[in-house]
Amino acid sequence: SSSSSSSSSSSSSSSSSSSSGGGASATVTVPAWPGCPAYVNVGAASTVPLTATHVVPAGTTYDGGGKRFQLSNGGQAEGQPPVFLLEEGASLRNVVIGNLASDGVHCNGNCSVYNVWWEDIGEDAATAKGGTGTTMRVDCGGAFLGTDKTFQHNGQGTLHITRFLADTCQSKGGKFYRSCGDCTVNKGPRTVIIENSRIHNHQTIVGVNSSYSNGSPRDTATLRNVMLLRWNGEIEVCSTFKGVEKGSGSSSNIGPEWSTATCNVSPADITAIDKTGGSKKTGIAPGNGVD
Ligand code: ADA
Ligand code: CA
Ligand code: CA
Repeated sequence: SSSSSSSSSSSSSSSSSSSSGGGASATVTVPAWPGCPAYVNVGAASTVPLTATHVVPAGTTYDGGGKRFQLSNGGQAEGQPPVFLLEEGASLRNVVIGNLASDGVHCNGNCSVYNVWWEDIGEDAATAKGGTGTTMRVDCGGAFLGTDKTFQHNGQGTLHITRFLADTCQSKGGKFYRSCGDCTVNKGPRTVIIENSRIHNHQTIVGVNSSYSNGSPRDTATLRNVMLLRWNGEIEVCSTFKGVEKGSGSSSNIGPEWSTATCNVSPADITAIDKTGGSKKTGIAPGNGVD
């Protein structure tokens, strides 16, 4: 998302370099989740400059062999092409996406994303676009240097994230997950499940629509064993919104919820570590986690 590469001051570092092969900017600040493959910062010889979106056809698996893939841009402009487009039933494995990350990974139905590392998120890292009843699975890997959102959910169905790492490496990051606030024909139900993951320096972990202006079914977020590093003590774990149709204004924020029909998460599901020891700790019970 950004051209600069700042490294986190507080996490252990499995790899961090300001510049490497293919012009990519690799800043991976936390080691892979236990049991997951490690991130490897490959050099120019293993960097693949794509000239168009790499489409993974329906029902097939593409294994990138740990290479770094570059497409274009990587800034905050909407409407960029994805680096990888997964058709119905496709799987993407063992891929590094460099700083020319455009709109990341798009999933058009059921799909699987395993051991994919975003070194520097583009507009966003991945978008779930499948319809009702589909599941996009993301297991292992990580995403770094996001400016706004990491995962974007524009279809319906489920986005299930396990053993994932994320760090914006900024004091005030954006949202780790957002159910679309204002898509064309914006409707639920959307389900997000995040388990066994470490999400650092995000202001909001999940933003979900607890209602839609068109009356469609609300979203559900479930979080279990999620570890946070939070800036200045302030964070919203599950933040609720009203979803609207494209062109009908912006999605209004309703506020954080715990243990509701929309937000299936309690403070016991979250381990929060304060980075700066700030005084505001809205939403997370004092003493929960390492303060
Ligand atoms: C923004 C925009 C949405 C959608 C989304 C995306 O949130 O408001 O309509 O385009 O980006 O898919 O990146
Ligand atoms: Ca966007
Ligand atoms: Ca996007």
